[in-house]
Amino acid sequence: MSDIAVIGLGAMGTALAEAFLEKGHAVTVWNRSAAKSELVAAKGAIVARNVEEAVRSSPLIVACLLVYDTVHEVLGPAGDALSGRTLVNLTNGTPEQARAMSVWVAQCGADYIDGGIMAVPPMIGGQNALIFYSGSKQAFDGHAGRLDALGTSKYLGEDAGLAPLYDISLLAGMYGLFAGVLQALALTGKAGISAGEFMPLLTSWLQAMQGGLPKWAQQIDSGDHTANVVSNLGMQADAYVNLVDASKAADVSTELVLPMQNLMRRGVAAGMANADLSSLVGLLSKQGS
Ligand code: FVH
Repeated sequence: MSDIAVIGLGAMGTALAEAFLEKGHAVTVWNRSAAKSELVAAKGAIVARNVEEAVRSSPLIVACLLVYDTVHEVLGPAGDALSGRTLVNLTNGTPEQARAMSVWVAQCGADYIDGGIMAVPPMIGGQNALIFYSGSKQAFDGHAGRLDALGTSKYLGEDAGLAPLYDISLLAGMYGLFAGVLQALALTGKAGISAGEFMPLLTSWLQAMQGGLPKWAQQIDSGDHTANVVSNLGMQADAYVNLVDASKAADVSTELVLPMQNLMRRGVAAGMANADLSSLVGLLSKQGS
C-alpha cells in the first residue's frame, strides 16, 4: 500500500509526485507513456502496471491529466476500484465538468475533491503554489496534511465547481493582462523599440494600475460605481479610440482590443459615461441572460 497514487505524469503530475515523495510519502504512479514513470521511479515511486492497480494502491488518488475527457477515459474502467477512496482531480476544467465528475465519483462509492492549481510545475512544493480545493469537506480535512505537501491549500466549500470557478476566473485576469501586454509590445515593436527597453515601463505601469482594483471591488459589491471616480468611462471610451486607430495605422491587429471598445461603447450608450470602468462588469453579467 502507498499513501497516495498519482495518475498522470505530465509536467504537472511529475511535479506533484515528486513533491509528495520529498515529504516522505509512499507514492504509486501511473502514466500512459511508461518512460515518464521511470523518471519518478528513480526518485522512489512505485510504478503501477495499470490504472486499477494504481487506484487500489492508495486511499488518496490524485489525478492530473490533460482535460476532463482524459480523466473519464483513464479512470472510467477503474470506477469500481475507487470505492471507499478519495479522488482529488487537479485537471483544469469547468465548474460544470467538476460537478458532473463529483456525481460519477459518488456513484463509484468514493469521495471527490476538485482542485485548481495556481502555479507552474517548478513552484509545486513551495508556499507560493496556491491550490484551490472544493468538494467533500470531510475528505479534504482527512487528507489536508498530505495535500499541503504541494503548496498552500485553500478549501473553498462543498460545491465541487468552486475550485475550477476560482481557477478560471484568476486565469481570465491573467489572460486579459497578457492580451494587453501583447498589444503594447506589438505597437512598440513596430516602432523599433525593443521589448527589453519597453518592458520595465510596462511592468511598473501595470503594478501602479493594480492599485485601483480594491476600489473596484468596493464599487462592484456596493453597486455604486460613481463615488470617487477619477477616470470616468466616457473619457476612457474616447481615449480608447486612439489606441485602436494607432494600432490600425501601425498595421497592428486590433483583434485583441476591439472587444473592449465594443463593451465601453455599450456602457456609454447605457448611460454610464460618468461611472467608473468597474460598471462594465454588470454588462458582462447580463450577456446571454
Ligand atoms: N503545466 C502548467 O503550467 C499548468 C499549471 C496549472 C495546471 N495545469 C493543468 O494541469 C493539467 C496537466 O498539465 P500538464 O502540464 O501536466 O500537461 P502535459 O505535460 O501535457 O501532460 C498531460 C498528461 O495527460 C496525459 N494524457 C493526455 N491524453 C491522454 C490520454 N488520451 N490517455 C491517457 N493519458 C493522457 C499525458 O500522458 P502522456 O502523454 O505522458 O502519455 C500526461 O500525463 C492540465 O489540465 C493543465 O491545464 C498545468
